[in-house]
Amino acid sequence: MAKSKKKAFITGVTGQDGSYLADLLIKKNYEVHGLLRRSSLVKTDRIDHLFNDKKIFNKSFYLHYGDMTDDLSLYNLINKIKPNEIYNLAAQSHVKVSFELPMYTANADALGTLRILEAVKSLRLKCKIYQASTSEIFGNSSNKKLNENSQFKPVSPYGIAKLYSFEIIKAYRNAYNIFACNGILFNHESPRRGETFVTKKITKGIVDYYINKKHFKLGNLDAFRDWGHAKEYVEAMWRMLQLKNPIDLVISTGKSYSVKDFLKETMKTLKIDYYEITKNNISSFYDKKNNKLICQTDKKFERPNEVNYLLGDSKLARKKINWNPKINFQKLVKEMVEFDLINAQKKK
Ligand code: NAP
Ligand code: G4F
Repeated sequence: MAKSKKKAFITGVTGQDGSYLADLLIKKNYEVHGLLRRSSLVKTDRIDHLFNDKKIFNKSFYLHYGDMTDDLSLYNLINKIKPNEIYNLAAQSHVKVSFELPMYTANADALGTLRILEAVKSLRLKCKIYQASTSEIFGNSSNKKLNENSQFKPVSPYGIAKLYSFEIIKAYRNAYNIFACNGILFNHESPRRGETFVTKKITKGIVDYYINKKHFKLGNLDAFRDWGHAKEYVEAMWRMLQLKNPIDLVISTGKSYSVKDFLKETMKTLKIDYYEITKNNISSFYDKKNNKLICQTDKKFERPNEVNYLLGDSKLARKKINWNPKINFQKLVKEMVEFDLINAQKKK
């Protein structure tokens, strides 16, 4: 008798990570169910290749309306799908926006996780749960490498909502013997990254300067992040759910660069020679060839509380799930720039 396919339920399937994870799981012969929230405009760009493939859509890939803030929709869907694995990736994921939408962020990012756990618990499902935790839960706890034992000191409504999720996952795992684990992922980017996150803002902005000679604005250039590639990070999520016992793991590259480093690397990739001037606390980057402004800082893009430095230590992930990222900072920037350049040239 043919073995039935494993079923996965992905919340946040239209996002950067959800879309790469859906690609990966379909390749691994899963039946993939994605949560789609209602919107007045269709926002399925990242999964359109699956949606438009007649061999895949409604055969191994399904979409269902629901929302992380709606208990019933989550309960009913989990009951209907009866997934073997749940990947809870849906979230209001923008740190600066979380200062403007703190209640909504708590509802979707903290209580949303509880809603999933409660559904699995009350349905008595034998199902594994992956929770998209984040390096934001460390906040400004240390300028050293952060691992699973580091202190949590989140400084944003987003980080605090995610810390609730981290703890509630652990509590349900211990209290009810549910296989639930936290992937504490450091920043990860890709051509599919949302346009309001800094890496995409930079690659798109520099490409726009390169083609149309338009300048753009950024906030704090001095923060450091440990940036990896989303495609490699979703592989780690899957590997975590293939373990016999649940465990929380830090997923990171072990290298940290500043926002300014990212900006400089992007200009280098496009061979733009620049010079920098700082006056009245505003940094401006000009093109050496024609003295045109490329990019300037603007306080408007700063946040009320900043996480200054993030650097992860993924030794435990290497040991437990044999996960080792291969795409370095320079390769990541190059891939994002090349993608944005092709898109911009198509629009010209
Ligand atoms: P993303 O691109 O912003 O995607 C977020 C997803 O969540 C989208 O599919 C979005 O739907 C969905 N969503 C938001 N609110 C929802 C709601 N109320 N109900 C249902 N769906 C909702 O984020 P990402 O970069 O892929 O990140 C995936 C997860 O990992 C998030 O939980 C994020 O917080 C976490 N994380 C990300 C990083 C990173 O560096 N990327 C690092 C650590 C942790 P729409 O498409 O409709 O907006
Ligand atoms: O790209 P960002 O908005 O990412 P941030 O805040 O680190 O959060 C991302 O990574 C977290 C993991 O650590 C995830 F949990 C979260 O969901 C998200 O994916 O900002 C990165 C840095 C910050 O220090 C910010 O202040 O870039 C700085 N920055 C400077 N100018 C800017 C800008 N950030 C944004 N979004 N826009 C700017 O113009």
